[in-house]
Amino acid sequence: MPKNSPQKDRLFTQHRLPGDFVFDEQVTKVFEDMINRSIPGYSTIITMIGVLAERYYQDNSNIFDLGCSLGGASYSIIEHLKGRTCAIHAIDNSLAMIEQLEIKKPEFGERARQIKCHCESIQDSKIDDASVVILNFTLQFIPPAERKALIEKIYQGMNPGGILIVSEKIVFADEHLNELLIDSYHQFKENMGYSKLEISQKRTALENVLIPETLDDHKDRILGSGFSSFEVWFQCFNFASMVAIK
Ligand code: GEK
Repeated sequence: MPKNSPQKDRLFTQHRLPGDFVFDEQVTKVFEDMINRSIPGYSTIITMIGVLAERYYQDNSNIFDLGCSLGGASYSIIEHLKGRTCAIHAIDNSLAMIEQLEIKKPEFGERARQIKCHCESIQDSKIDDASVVILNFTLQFIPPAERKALIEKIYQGMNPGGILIVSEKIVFADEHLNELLIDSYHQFKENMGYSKLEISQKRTALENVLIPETLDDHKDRILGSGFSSFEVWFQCFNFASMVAIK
């Protein structure tokens, strides 16, 4: 197999010692397979990020893909902007992810030069003159107490009429429905070929790292940061994608 081909995610197949999940080189190698088999609707969300960006992008402004991993959202945006010039700032604090994204850029030809990669925490990034900002399954990894400051910073750096897209794993206030939707999600993962052991070990590894909130928590924070409108545009089980307009 060529060095850079995506590999199948077998990270949690064997019994392993407890330890928090990190976005290291091992995860980067299997990331595409992992995310497609782990997030219901991931490919729909990626496509729709491109469609929404096409509609809301303001010429000569900036686009930010925060927690970009291998740049799935950035490539979808480039594809949908169909040759309009733009600067997409793809930011991730995992060096392994950013290195792999740089390696893959030539596969996408000239247009990929519009993606500027930055290895840094999105909590330190400067956001300015932005008409499209993407947080696709990234906010959930920021400590909850620090999320408001990040959303406020994004709001400050956006142009009026710009769009923020936030996709997240979510929890539900109703205990019974929460259990139903999580069980349904685990069934989805089994259908995608993960064993019960893989599912439970991954869940344990993510416990202290990925902290989900309710849709109301997201709505309150986003509207409380100044955005003029908010809506959930996609949901499948305990995964949702939201849009907000400045
Ligand atoms: C996609 N958006 O394919 N600063 C920068 N990056 C961070 C931070 C931080 N503070 N914390 C976590 N990350 C992508 C998928 S994955 C989602 C996003 C998942 C990065 C982390 O290194 C990882 O690459 C990404 O956020 C989360 O559309 O794996 O569930």
